[in-house]
Amino acid sequence: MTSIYIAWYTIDPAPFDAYYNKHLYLVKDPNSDTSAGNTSDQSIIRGGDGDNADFRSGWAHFPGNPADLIIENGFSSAASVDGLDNPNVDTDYNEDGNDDTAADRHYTSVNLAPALSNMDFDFDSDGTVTADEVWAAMEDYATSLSGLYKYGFFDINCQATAVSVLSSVGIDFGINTPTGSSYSQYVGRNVLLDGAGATKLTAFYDPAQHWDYHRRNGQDTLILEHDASIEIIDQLDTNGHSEFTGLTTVVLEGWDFRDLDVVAGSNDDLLLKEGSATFVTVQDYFKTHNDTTAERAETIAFEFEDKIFRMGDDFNNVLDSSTAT
Ligand SMILES: [Ca+2]
Ligand SMILES: [Ca+2]
Ligand SMILES: [Ca+2]
Ligand SMILES: [Ca+2]
Repeated sequence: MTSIYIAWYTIDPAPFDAYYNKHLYLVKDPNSDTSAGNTSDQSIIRGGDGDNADFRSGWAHFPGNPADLIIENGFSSAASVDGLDNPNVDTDYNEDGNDDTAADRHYTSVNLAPALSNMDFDFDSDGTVTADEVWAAMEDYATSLSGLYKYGFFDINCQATAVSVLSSVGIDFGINTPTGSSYSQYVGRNVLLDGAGATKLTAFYDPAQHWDYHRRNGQDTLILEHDASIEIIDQLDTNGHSEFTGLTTVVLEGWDFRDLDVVAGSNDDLLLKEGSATFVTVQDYFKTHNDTTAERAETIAFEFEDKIFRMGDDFNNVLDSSTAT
């Protein structure tokens, strides 16, 4: 029976301090046997710096001049940089003189319950969602991240990749933090990466959490749990204008339409506030919106239980009028 694990190892030498030293990735094992000699059946999802793929040999691209964020979307254990069976790498990442084991990599079983109950992932329409189907959805999401991002040490990194892939199947990294580490040790714990095309991610509530959401394109859904807060960040072109085209629908779980105000903030930001507290910031919203025709394609909608509140222009966008109120 298939299990999915979240795993980490120490980046060596650790850059700066211990809060940035964990490489995070995801593993599927089809028979849940992760003992030595039984790992070649595994596959791996991970993100990494394109010019420093194993994360263990310095930080040539920080600060500035970043390489691409390279995605492995379900590579085999023999092919992945993180595979325990890759003949082309020395897998002794913890440098104890022996090939690393699953335990050395802190494999921790992910609680798949939220995904197993979501029929969106019942790809074979047999009425049940299996762990393999959840993994397939995770691989699809990882694939949709390929080629979209430059690696960023503090935000668009391996951790953000794993956190985003989990979020894409409705799983909260905050309650699936792997053994031997704590949530606050992951600098990328609060970063969501939008994939190409239509995507659906959840920003989970945590009292210490403020999310950054990097959006790219598509008719996207961003579920914001009650009292979670988020900053929506567009890729900017060389003129400082948004490259985003599409519609982001922010689904405000548990908020009443009357609770929140849509206001213009400083720096051309669009804000969604409850009293003095800001829950959604759309960076540079007004600046980009008023620029070229193409940029008027940028839109955002706020969806409450009984109301959709939409900002932006119709240009080049498709909105299902049956859902507009
Ligand atoms: Ca196995
Ligand atoms: Ca070792
Ligand atoms: Ca199924
Ligand atoms: Ca998208």
